[in-house]
Amino acid sequence: MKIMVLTDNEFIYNEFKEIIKDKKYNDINFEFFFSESNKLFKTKFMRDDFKSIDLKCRINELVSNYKLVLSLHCKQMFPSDLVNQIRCVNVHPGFNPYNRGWFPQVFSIINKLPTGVTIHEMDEELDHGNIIAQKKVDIFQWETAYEVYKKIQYTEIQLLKIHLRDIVDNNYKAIQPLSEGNINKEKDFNKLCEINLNKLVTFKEAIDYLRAVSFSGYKNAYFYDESGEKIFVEIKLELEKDKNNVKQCPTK
Ligand code: 0FX
Repeated sequence: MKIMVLTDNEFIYNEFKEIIKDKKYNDINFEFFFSESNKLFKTKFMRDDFKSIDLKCRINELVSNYKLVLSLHCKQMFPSDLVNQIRCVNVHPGFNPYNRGWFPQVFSIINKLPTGVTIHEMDEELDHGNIIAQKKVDIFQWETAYEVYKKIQYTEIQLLKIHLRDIVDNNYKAIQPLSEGNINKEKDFNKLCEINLNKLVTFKEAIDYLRAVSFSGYKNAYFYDESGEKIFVEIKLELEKDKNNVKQCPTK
């Protein structure tokens, strides 16, 4: 059986390759692609067994070639013509139907809706189809979006390890989400990053906001000072670990 795997995420690509080394996948031919728009992957990975693809230009070919398309963090929207003709399954870094769309954990830190991982059948709407498997991920007060995302990625791999063979065999009962939930787009994240210095909030709200937009390696939240300089902001949180291990200050 031939299965198409579409991913723009290096960690998930590498972990997925490990999962399918198991002999229970010997009968499956997984073929790997990344998005045409993914310039980094083009320079880093472009080769015969990992190629770029623009889905909307290849629908007929994909429909006749594959029984299943797996989306493991993909930068392109799946065209309706594709999801309506072939089984497409998405591994989404959020707990559907809450905070569907852009960077779910960022919004969950602020609005307190659940976050986690959802594996679902794809339909025409974003992060919307029937749910095959899902798992919540806890968010602790000392975590930024970065730490939560790392846990989400780990959970994605755990869920794939458990459910991949059944997904391949179409051996599951997918369940309709309880509601439409809510959705955040890229523009909502961009808006979130603009700090309004005059907004009145509690310290808790301010800390929650800052940890939501703090992600190692990215400059997200910013404001402008009086001279028009743009200033980026992030927060560092540190959990006091083992209190018994803390060195005591010498007493005089
Ligand atoms: O793999 P992924 O989580 O994103 C991919 C696709 O690029 C994305 O379009 C799709 N919606 C998603 C399901 O799969 O990697 P990422 O690097 O785009 O984002 C990972 C995290 O990085 C995100 O949760 C928050 C953080 N981030 C990312 C960007 C681009 C930021 O904090 N700021 C940013 O500007």
